[in-house]
Amino acid sequence: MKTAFITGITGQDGSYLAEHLLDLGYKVVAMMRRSATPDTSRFAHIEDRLTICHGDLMDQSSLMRLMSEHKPDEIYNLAAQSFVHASFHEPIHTSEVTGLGVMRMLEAVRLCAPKARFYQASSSEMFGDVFETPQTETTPFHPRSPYGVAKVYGHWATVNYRESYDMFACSGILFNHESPRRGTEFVTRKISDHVAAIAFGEKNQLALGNLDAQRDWGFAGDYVRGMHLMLQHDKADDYVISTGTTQTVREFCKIAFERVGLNYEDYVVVDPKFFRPAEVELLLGDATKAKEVLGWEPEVDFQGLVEMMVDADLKRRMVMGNSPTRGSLPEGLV
Ligand code: NAP
Ligand code: F7E
Repeated sequence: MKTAFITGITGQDGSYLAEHLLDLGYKVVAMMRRSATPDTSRFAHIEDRLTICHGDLMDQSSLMRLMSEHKPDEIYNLAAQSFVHASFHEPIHTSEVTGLGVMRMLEAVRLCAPKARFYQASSSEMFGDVFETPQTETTPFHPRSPYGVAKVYGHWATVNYRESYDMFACSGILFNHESPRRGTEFVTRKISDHVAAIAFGEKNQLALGNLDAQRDWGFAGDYVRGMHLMLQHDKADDYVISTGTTQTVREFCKIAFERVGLNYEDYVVVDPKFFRPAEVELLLGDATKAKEVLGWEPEVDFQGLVEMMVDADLKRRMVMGNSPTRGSLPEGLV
């Protein structure tokens, strides 16, 4: 039985990846950091099948101890301060965790588990002010936030360890991926949660920032399959994972509100406090390499993703015994 080690198990991707690897028959060791208020809700349904351990990307010795103890076959480094907006307020912390944290992981692997295959969670935010559209593995980087800058550091650290020490280290350049388990600070889940709250009469308004930003949004469950496939190939390499379509925040709102029979224009207002000092206006990925070399394909399209997220937020309220007071429930939920 192969052992996989995941950092970032309390996050969105950690839970989907753990599910996928358990289904494939892996022993899954998952790292979380110490918290006064630990939140295990995203993986509670599989917790008894996981080996949970404690460590922190800020603490080199904890990473080395865990690599020596578990000697994993595959390591997925998903942990990060991942919220772009927050990275402008906490740039040093973001650099420490999202940037230097990758180097700490690479050193722990090099010194304590050098035969392991390593996956780094890189990001389309590295493209930032894009040089070309669509973006591929060879598009130059121009990050637009401390988060993007930190991810560029982590990406090149991963490439450098592959080239310097012959380590099997891959960088997955993943475009935005969402799900009902997405944090409510990210725009997609903020919208789906507000749509449900508005339908149930809990809220009357949704305040957003830049409605014209365009993103290539996919489903997290599809994207974690790509991570695993990268580590199964003969050769370590870098891959873009994306849907190849792009939509505005406004379009996301439109479909989300339509799902409950409402018009987004009646509820959405723009609040400049959600603008960023520098914005990434357009992302659109070309995942041809991952499709041809790894055989990866996404299964959920944009409309399906929006509806999945809105439905999940409606259901959360329905199980509490509440009923909607505005609009109408989608057919499948009535
Ligand atoms: P997420 O939900 O924000 O999860 C981040 C995880 O990192 C959480 O488990 C968090 O733990 C953990 N973490 C933060 N600081 C840590 C530290 N110092 N030590 C150990 N763990 C720490 O992010 P996600 O959406 O699942 O994304 C997974 C990874 O992919 C991230 O690296 C992200 O930057 C990257 N990425 C995401 C997307 C996307 O669209 N989702 C796209 C490209 C790349 P706590 O619960 O304790 O905070
Ligand atoms: O913003 C705009 C905002 O915060 C998307 C992370 O997973 O994907 C994510 O980063 C867009 C931006 O995600 C609001 O200005 C408008 O243009 O959902 P987001 P992100 O910044 O794209 C990448 C690939 C990652 O790697 C990151 O870890 O939506 N927007 N109004 C808003 N965004 C938020 N959060 N809130 C608003 O009210």
